[in-house]
Amino acid sequence: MKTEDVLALFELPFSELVYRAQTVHRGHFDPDRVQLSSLLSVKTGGCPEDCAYCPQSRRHATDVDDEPLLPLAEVLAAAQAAKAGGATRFCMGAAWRSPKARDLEGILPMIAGVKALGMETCATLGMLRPGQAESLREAGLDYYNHNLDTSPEFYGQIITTREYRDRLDTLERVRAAGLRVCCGGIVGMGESRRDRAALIAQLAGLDPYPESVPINDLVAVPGTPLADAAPLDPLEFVRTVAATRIAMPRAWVRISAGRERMSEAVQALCFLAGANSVFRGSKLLTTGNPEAARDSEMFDRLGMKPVAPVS
Ligand code: SAM
Ligand code: DTB
Ligand code: SF4
Repeated sequence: MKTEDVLALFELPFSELVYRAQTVHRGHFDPDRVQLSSLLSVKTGGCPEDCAYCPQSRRHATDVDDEPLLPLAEVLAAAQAAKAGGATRFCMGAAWRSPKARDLEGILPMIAGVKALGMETCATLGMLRPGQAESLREAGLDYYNHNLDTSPEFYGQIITTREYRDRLDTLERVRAAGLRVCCGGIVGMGESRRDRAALIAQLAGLDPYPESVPINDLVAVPGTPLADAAPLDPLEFVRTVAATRIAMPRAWVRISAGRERMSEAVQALCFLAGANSVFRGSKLLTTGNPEAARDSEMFDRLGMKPVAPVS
C-alpha cells in the first residue's frame, strides 16, 4: 500500500473508515479477544541516542537515572507476576543504542528463563549487529521489537543519532534469523497526517509485514524536547489504528503507550477500529499504564476476553 492509499483511508468519513477496519478485523480475528503483553525495563536510562520523545536518553534532563542491568531473579519474578496477571507475552526493554557482546550475554538467560515459564518472549534492545538476532532466537526469543517510529521524512526531526536505514537493517536481520517482528511507531509528536500515513505504508511494505504493530500515543515527559507537544486529537488516533488494521489485516495491533490518559470510550473506539492488544500492568518502561484491575473491568464492560495463555 502506498502512502497516498493510506492517506485516502484517513480522509474517509470516520464511520466509513471504522466500518471498513472492523470488517477487515473480523475476517482475521475474533473481535472480542484481546492479547495482553507485559513490559519490563531490564536496563533503564543513560541511553546515548537522542530520540526526542524518550525519557531514557541521557541527553535529556528527565527524572530517569542510568541504572545497571536488573538481576536475573528480579526479571523472572516480574515475568511470573505478569503471567499470573494474565499476560501471555513478556517484553524486556533495554535503553541501548545497540547491545555489546557482553550486554547480550546478560540478556540471553533472561529470555531462556521467561520462555521456560511458558510465556511468549519479546525483547527490545536497540540495533542488532550480524549474528545477534540468531543468538537471541537460540535463547528462546519469539519476537523482537524495533519501531520505525515515524515517516522517513519526519524522522530527522525526532532522531539525529541514527538513520531510518539503520532501523530497516536491524529489522531485516531479525527477519532473517526467523524471529517474529514487532514494529510500529509513535503519533502525537507534531507529525502531519501524511507522516502517519507514510509510517503505516512503510510498516505494511515490510515483506512480510510485522506480526505485531504497536501504536504509541506520545507520553509527553517533562525534560524531553517533546514535553510540550500538543496532544493528538483522540479521533485521529482511532483513525491511525483503523488505517493500520486495514493495511495489515493479520497483525496484532496494539494500543501501546498513552492509554493512561486515554478515555475508555476512545479505547473502545480503537477496539472497534481493529486494535486487539494492549500492555498489561501499571508500568510501561518508565511511565505509567492503567492498573490491571481497571483494564479487567473495562474488558468486562466491553465483553472482551484475553487470548488464552500459550501454556
Ligand atoms: N532502545 C530501544 C529502541 O529504541 O529500539 C528499545 C527501547 S525504546 C524505549 C522502545 C520504543 O518505545 C521506542 O521505539 C518508542 O516507540 C517507544 N517510546 C519511547 N518513549 C516513548 C514515549 N515517551 N511515548 C510513547 N512511546 C515511547
Ligand atoms: C513500544 O512500541 N512501546 C513500548 C514497547 N514498544 C517497548 C514502550 C513504550 C515506552 C513509553 C515510555 C516509557 O515508559 O518509558
Ligand atoms: Fe535510547 Fe530507545 Fe530511548 Fe531512543 S527510544 S533514547 S534508543 S532507549
